[in-house]
Amino acid sequence: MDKSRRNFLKKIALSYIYSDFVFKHFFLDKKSFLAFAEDKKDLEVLNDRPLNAQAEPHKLDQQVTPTHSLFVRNNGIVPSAAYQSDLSKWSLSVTGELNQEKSYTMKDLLKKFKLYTYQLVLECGGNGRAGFYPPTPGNQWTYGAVGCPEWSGIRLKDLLNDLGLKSSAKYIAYYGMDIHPSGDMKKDVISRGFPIHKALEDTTLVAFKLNGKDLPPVHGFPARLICPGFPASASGKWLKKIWVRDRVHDGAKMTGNSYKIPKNPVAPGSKVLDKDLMIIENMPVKSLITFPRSKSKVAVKDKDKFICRGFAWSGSGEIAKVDVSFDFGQTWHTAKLSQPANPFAWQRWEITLVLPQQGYYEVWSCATDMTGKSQPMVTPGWNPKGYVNNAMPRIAINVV
Ligand SMILES: Nc1nc2c(c(=O)[nH]1)N[C@H]1C(S)=C(S)[C@@H](COP(=O)(O)O)O[C@H]1N2
Ligand SMILES: [Mo]
Repeated sequence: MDKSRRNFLKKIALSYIYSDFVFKHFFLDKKSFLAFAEDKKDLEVLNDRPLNAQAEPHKLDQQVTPTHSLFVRNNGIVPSAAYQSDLSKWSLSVTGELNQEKSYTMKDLLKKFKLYTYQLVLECGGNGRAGFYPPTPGNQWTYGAVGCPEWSGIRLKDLLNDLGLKSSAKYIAYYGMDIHPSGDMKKDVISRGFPIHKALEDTTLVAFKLNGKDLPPVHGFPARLICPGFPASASGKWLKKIWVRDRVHDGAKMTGNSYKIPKNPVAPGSKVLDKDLMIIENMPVKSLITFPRSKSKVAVKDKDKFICRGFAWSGSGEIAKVDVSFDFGQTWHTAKLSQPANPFAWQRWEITLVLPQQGYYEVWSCATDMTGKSQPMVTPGWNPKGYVNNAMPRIAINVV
């Protein structure tokens, strides 16, 4: 049994021992907890209150990320399953800078609007946080707080156009049904948003399905926003309300230093005042090595046909190229790159390398996007909360 699985099972066992505690603070009902345990056994749990779990890179080797390998990032408690058996209790209200405000039932939404399915990257703004020095607080994500599953839903722009956007519409705000870790039902867990131009993109969705099935409880059943290219904190789960605002939203975790980076670069470890921070929008260009698994052994006879692959994506458009090095960046080799299935889908890269001799190698991958930006060799841009680390990923390989 590998370490992550053992770790996961340990957490599950502990959860049973403290079950009352867990069901009150982690999931509200036993059913969703058990459903989760069954589905997510592949993930490495970083925190279980609230629940945060990531996949190891080699578990992300499929073009369409399977649900059981998709990371989970909860700021609060998964809302009660009460409405899960009875969707008539759920509605989505859409208010604010619109010609008309309205509350939609699931039936209304499905009847009125066309359903689209896209492969869309979802990546936590804090993915890669473990690479910062001095360390920054929060979940110490390494590579796995990202995935590119298939999401199905309606276009947010169709919904907004149905109600008519006023010229004063500047920003979208979401409200979810999850519960604040303190248990205070009046507090919002997280209420963020994005500018109206992002809301009007074809791939910004109110999603109901993940990989062809109803959203699982942990991923936001019955509806969530998917705002690809932005930090995943913009993709509000357990959606109950959308508020179109005439200014930048100021909800929970939208103000202060959450999901923000310094306007001007700062030295590692600096204190930065809130007024000197800005909201993260497009996520940086990035890649992942999904095959082989780090620390794999390669037989000497296979050293001339060493296959390596992964994915590349960027919040600022398509990937232009991916280069791979096995000698600490002294020489680079350009990988084969596939077209994206649609905007904001990650792109497969693959390369066959000739490794010169027996011994130890570190393989790095470096993606460049259409804007000409590529990945730095070292962790860039230290920031107080450890966001947007897009340093090149690396794996270790032994030719034996
Ligand atoms: N309502 C709500 N939406 C939320 C969150 C949350 O805690 N509550 N977490 C956000 C963050 S920080 C991330 S990274 C993504 C994670 O989505 P996932 O758990 O489906 O991977 O959801 C976002 N949407
Ligand atoms: Mo996140």
